[in-house]
Amino acid sequence: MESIEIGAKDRVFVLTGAGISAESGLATFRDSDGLWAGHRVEDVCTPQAWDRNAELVWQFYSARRENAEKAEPNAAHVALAELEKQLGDCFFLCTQNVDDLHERAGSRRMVHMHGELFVSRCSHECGSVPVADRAVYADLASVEKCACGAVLRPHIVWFGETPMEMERISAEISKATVMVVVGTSGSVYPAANFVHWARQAGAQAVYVGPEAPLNASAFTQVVLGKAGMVLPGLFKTL
Ligand code: BV8
Repeated sequence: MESIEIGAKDRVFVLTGAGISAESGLATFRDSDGLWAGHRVEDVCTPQAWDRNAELVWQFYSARRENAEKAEPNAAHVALAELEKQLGDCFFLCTQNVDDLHERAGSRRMVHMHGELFVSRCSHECGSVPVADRAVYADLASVEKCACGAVLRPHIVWFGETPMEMERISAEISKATVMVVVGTSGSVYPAANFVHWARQAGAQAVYVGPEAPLNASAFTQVVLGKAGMVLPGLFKTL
């Protein structure tokens, strides 16, 4: 069984993608029956899609809220929360996922670079604070409104929008000695570049997933296997 030794001087940066939630029953984007099934990305995951058909966008994210509500964190989420307990501020988690399974497993030192499914915000960017929102909306008329009167939108980073917390993310990568990337195809940027940033900072980089990602050549180690099987035994803290 392959393992990663974590010493007292190590700082670990973890990046996760849809694959870590696959064993919790949440569809990934690229699998044949993936999330985009029935929906072209351009129709549900861009600002233009929102302008063209906000109701369809809300139906897409409402269906994902229903699925995520029913899902439970799996052994991979738990293993990362355990590692954070052991490493404290020498651990940092960045997820591309919008579900809340990392939080529900106990992760705290983390950011959602592509937003959060159970948060909504003003669609007119009036400056109001994003709000917790677990509602499932059947139609646009039933969607909550901002205090300014504008309809709320999902607090999600769509294609063409700027990922969240990028300053904090790049600062954490520059300090990392070990980057662990779990369950992501390496098809979306800038997340797919993080491994290059880590290598340039002198870190080792490990990928965990059942198939090699598009950016596999950038990794010092590729551990093939499902996250829920591999992560629980992967880290050896010295
Ligand atoms: C930006 C939220 C500027 C929505 C998402 C050309 C070159 C470079 C860049 C671009 C380009 N053209 C356009 C761009 C920019 C664009 C982009 O990258 N496009 C792609 C299509 C080329 N990116 C953007 O627009 C981003 N913004 O660039 O702004 C900027 C840049 C830097 C700094 C400031 C500003 C914003 C992109 C965000 C889009 N929103 N998500 C939602 O969730 O609905 S993206 C979404 O898809 C995910 O969040 C994730 O990021 C991405 C890919 O999904 P994955 O997580 O990788 O999942 P996938 O299905 O692909 O793969 C699953 C993997 O799991 C597989 O590898 C599989 O083997 C594995 N797996 C399966 N089972 C398991 C498993 N692994 C472990 N265990 C298992 N059991």
